[in-house]
Amino acid sequence: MDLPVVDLSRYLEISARRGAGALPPAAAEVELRALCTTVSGCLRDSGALLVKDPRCSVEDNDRFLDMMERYFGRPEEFKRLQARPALHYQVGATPEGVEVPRSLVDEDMQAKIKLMPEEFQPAIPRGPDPKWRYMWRVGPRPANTRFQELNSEPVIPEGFPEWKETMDSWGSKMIAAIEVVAEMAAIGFGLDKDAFTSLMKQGPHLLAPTGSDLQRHGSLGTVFAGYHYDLNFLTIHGRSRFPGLSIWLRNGQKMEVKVPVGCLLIQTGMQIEWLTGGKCLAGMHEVTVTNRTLEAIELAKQQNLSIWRVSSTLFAHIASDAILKPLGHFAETPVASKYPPMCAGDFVERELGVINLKGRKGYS
Ligand SMILES: O=C(O)CCC(=O)C(=O)O
Ligand SMILES: [Fe+2]
Repeated sequence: MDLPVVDLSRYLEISARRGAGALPPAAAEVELRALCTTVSGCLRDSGALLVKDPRCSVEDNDRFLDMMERYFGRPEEFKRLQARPALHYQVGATPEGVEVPRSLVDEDMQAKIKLMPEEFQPAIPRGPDPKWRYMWRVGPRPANTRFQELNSEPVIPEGFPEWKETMDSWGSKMIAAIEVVAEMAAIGFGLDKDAFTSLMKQGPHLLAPTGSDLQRHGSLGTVFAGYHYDLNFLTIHGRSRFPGLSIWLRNGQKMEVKVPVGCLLIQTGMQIEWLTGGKCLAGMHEVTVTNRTLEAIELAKQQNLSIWRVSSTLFAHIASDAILKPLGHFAETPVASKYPPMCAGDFVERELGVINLKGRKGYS
């Protein structure tokens, strides 16, 4: 089974015509509803969705990946200059061996893993993830908030004059894609169109690409990101040049994700689970070296290309001061009481406490 690809162009076109006051013909309206139902249904059943957004081109993705490959390929001493451990790595570089996957520390999760059929069990991480990461905030921040971030200036590595523009432009394009998906999902779930997007305004969105050195950690089965869920609202990734991401569907099946060229991958995080009263669960996933990763490594070596695996992960968040609670009819789900109202910022801090990274805002 492959995930369906939803082309966002039609939704954008129909919305633009509506915005211009030209009401679409009934057929277009029916088509739009069907697309929205595909989006919400896929997020509910798979915790993931592939989309094509005409505003996010292959060239944009490549420009970003090229720059990040060049960055992660620099020596460790250089990259450590961009690490801010005193700021809990909330901006700049996070060296490999720092991030801890939830499955390593969460005993409930470990117990659940043991109950899974063997063929679908995730790889058991033995320690922290061997991947680097870079944290870059995207979009406007609130002037007044109960969750003032530490006084953290963005970090720009020396020798990368194109850094800010590349990060901001790719980051804001991916947020624009997420906003459309969030609107479509809201419509598909029978909520107001802006039920999610109104809560995302001024959220602490983070462009947080990972970098994994396949030269040193390229053997079959190596775990780059141990089994976990993301604590944010929705996560979006551009296509990585090296596969390796597996997701767990709602029915418990494990599936290796194939992202076609030009597509973006969306995953559900814990905040959408909260807002939908558990209708849409946070998608579990892991990143490991698989046979397909090995094939891509071989090909890259033959062509003398970088063998750093870069992900263009962006964590889209609900605004820290907004309240997380099951929205509209989701307040009536049988398990809605598992999701009591709480500030998104408090929720993020609580989650970070569990995984020992309190103070760090973007960890997933
Ligand atoms: O490296 C990736 O492809 C994604 C890693 C991941 O799941 C995360 O950063 O939360
Ligand atoms: Fe993740």
